[in-house]
Order: sequence, then C-alpha cells, then structure tokens
Amino acid sequence: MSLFPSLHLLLLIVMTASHTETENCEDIQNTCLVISCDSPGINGLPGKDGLDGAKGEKGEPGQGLIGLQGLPGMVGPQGSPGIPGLPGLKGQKGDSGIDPGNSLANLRSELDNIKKWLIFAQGKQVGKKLYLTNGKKMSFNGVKALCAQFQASVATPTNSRENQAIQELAGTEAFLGITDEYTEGQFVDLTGKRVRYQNWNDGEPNNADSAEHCVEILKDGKWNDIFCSSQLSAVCEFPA
Ligand code: MMA
Ligand code: CA
Repeated sequence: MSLFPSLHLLLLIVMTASHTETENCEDIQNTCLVISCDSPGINGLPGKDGLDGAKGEKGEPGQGLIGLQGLPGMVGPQGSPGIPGLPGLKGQKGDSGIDPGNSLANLRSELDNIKKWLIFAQGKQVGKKLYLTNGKKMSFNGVKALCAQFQASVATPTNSRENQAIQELAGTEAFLGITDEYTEGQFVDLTGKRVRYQNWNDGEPNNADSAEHCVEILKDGKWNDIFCSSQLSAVCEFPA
C-alpha cells in the first residue's frame, strides 16, 4: 500500500501531461494539417531576399593619376576625288583667219558707226568737234572733272557754228571752257590760250561782285561771266 499513493500520483501526472499536450496539438492542427503532433518537423527553406537597403553616402574622390594622351593615329586612306569644277568663262572671239589684215579696218568702221549713232541720238558735231551733254547741272569744277573722265574738255566754241551747236544742245545755261581766273579780264581756254572768238551779252563781262571768273552761254547763245560755283548744265567737247 505504500507504493499506491506514489503510483497513483505518477498516473495523474502522466494523464495531466498527456491531456495538456493533446489540447496544444489540436490548436496547431487548426492551422497546419501536415504537422505531426508527435515529433518536431525539419527546418523550412530560407525565405526570399529582403528589399534593398537605403543608398549609402558618396565616397571620397579617387587618388589615381590621369594617364598621358596617346600618340596620334595613323593617316587615313586617301579620299575619293571631288566633283569637277564649273566650266570657265568663254574666251574672246579670235581673228577670222581669212583676212587678219582687215581686223583693224573692221574695228575702225565699227567705231565710226557708234559715233554716228551717238550723234544721231543726242550729240552735235561741228567739223572735228563733237559736243555731248548728260543734262546735269554742276559747278565749273564738276564739269571739268566729268569731261576729263572721258578724255574730253569743257565745250569751248571757237566760231558761231560751234557756239550755236552748244547753245542748241544745252537748251539752257551751260558752262564754257573759258575763264579769267588767272588774270582778271583776260579770258583763256583750258589750255591757257587767249580766246579770239567771243560772243558777250550787252554789258558783259562785268565781273559782278568782283568774283565772276567763269563763262556761261545763255539760252540765246550770248555769253555772261558768272561765278564758277554756279550750278549750270555740263557740256563736253570730244574730238570727232
Ligand atoms: C545779272 C548780271 C550778270 C551777272 C548775273 C549774276 C542776270 O544777270 O549782272 O552780269 O553775272 O546777274 O547772277
Ligand atoms: Ca556777269
């Protein structure tokens, strides 16, 4: 009888433990049907990788030296030729070859024709003199410079026919190539020669204001001494 209480106690402990374990196992079986209640299961496989961590701080600059520049590469292959250039300008016409001795005569004849056209269009020819005007008004120096550009002189009549040709061509007041700018009262042409033919208006030359050293031909062909700075029509004289 001395053992009974001990055995009874032992049985009680075992039953209690068994009962408790059965209850715990039933709880787990509600969520996991596979797990055996008898012994611990083996470890599962590792989980998936976690998310990336936060970006780290920028590192210090590197300490290495910059390398030397490399040698130039080899010369490349020759390129293809460019497109051909544009044709040059047309050359001057050569001699006919038939009669080269005539070329000068032909030129002379062409020049004569051109002079005739010029006179026909707007010029006045008297003997060996050809008068031309551009119809522009300018000072005496302006007329001199204009005529000089064409190896011509300022119109200088040496007789009444020439005087009339200039008068008709100009149609208005125009400078003549005559002045007394070197010696007052002594009228000379632009070569410095004293003029023999003169066609002064009544009372002229009067050297008004003691400053009239140029000569104008008036609309009626008469002459008047006038200021060289006046603006008058330009008439040039060409050798015809
Ligand atoms: C008058 C007469 C001329 C003089 C001019 C100047 C219109 O003519 O005195 O002799 O040259 O004036 O403008
Ligand atoms: Ca005058």
